Amino acid sequence: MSLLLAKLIICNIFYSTNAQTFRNDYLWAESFKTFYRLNDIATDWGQARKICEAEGSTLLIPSSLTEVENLKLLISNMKAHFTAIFIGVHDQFAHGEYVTVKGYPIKDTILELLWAEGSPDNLNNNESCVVMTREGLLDDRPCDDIYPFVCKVFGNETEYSEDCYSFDLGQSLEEAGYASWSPLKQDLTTDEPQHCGAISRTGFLKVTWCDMPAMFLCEKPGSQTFRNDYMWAQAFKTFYRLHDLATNWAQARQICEAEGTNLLVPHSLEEMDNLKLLISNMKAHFTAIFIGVHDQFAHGEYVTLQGQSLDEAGYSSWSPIKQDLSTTEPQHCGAISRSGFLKVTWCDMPAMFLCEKRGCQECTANLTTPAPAP
Ligand SMILES: [Ca+2]
Repeated sequence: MSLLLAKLIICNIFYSTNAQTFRNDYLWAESFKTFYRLNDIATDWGQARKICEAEGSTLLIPSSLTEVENLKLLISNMKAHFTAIFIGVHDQFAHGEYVTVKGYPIKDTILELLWAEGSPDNLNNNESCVVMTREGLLDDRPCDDIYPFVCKVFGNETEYSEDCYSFDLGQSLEEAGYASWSPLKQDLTTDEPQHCGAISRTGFLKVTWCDMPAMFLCEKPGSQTFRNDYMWAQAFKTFYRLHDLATNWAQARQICEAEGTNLLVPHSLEEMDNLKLLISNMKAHFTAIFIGVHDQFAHGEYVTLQGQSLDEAGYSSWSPIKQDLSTTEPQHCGAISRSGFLKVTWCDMPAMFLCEKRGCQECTANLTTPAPAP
C-alpha cells in the first residue's frame, strides 16, 4: 500500500473531531467510538501503562478483530525501526495466565486468536508483557524492553452511568435488550383487548389477554441472584464472600475469578465499616485478609487489580502502625487488617481473602457499546 493511500485511510478512520471531546493529542475513531493515541516515544511496559493512565486512558486492549485491522494502520505511522507496540496484557501475576491491565483474563477472548505462531514462548523465562506486531499479532516480550505503545479510551468510558446502579423501570423493550416478537406476527393494533405481555413456548414475545390465566415467571430485580455462598449488601450493590481457607495471593485471585468475581477492592470508608463485620469472622490466628491490591508493577506504588490507584478506588486508609513501604520488600500484596486498615504483606504467605461481585458488573459490557455522540 502506498504511503499516501495509507495516510488517507488513516485520516478517514482516525480523525480529530468535536463530536467527542478529549485530549486533542488523541485521535477519534468514529466506527469504534474510541480515542487512540500512538505514543511514538518508546518506553518499558510499566511506564507505558502509567502514561496512558495519567492521560485518563488505558494501555491498548484490542476489543475486536476489526479494530485490530484498523490499529495496524494506526501503528503503520510509527518510526520504521519499531517492530511492535506494547499492549495492556501481561502474565506477571501467574505465569502463563494472561490478563489485561483491567484485570480480566484474555482466555476465550479474541486476544487469544492473535498470538503469533510459537507465541507465547516466554523466552529465557523473562517474557511477561505482550506486544502487538505491525502485522497485528501478539508476542510475549520482556517487560523492560522498549516499545512504542497505544493508549485507548472509549468515548463514553469517562461517563459514570447512574443507570447501571438502578433497576430498570419503564424501559422500552429495545432498551431492556430483548424485543423479538413471535414470527407469527400479531398485529399489535388489532389485538385489542390484549394488553399483557407474555413469552411463547418458543421464547418469543407475544401479547395476550390480561384476564386469561397463564403461568408466569418471577425474577428478583437488580441481578441479585448469584451464588448462595455470597452475601449481598444492598447499600453497596455488591456480593461478598470471605474465604476462610487460607491461600497465597495469586491463588486467591484465581479462586475469585473461578467464581466469577474479583478479589475485593474497598471503595469507601462506609464500605470498610461494613466489611469489618465480615472480617470479624476471620479465624483468630490470622492478621490479614488479601484484597485485590498489589505493587508488582512498581515497588511501593499500590494499584488495584483493575489498575486504579487507591485514591481513585476510593479507600486508601493505611494502618496507623505505618509500614514503611520503601522497606517492606519483599512484601508486594495488599491486605486489610482485622481493624479494616490497608496493609502490605507477603504474596506467598497464606491468608484468608475476600471476593466481591459488584452488582453492576454486567454493565461493564455496556461500556464497549458505542453511545450516540452528543
Ligand atoms: Ca516471545
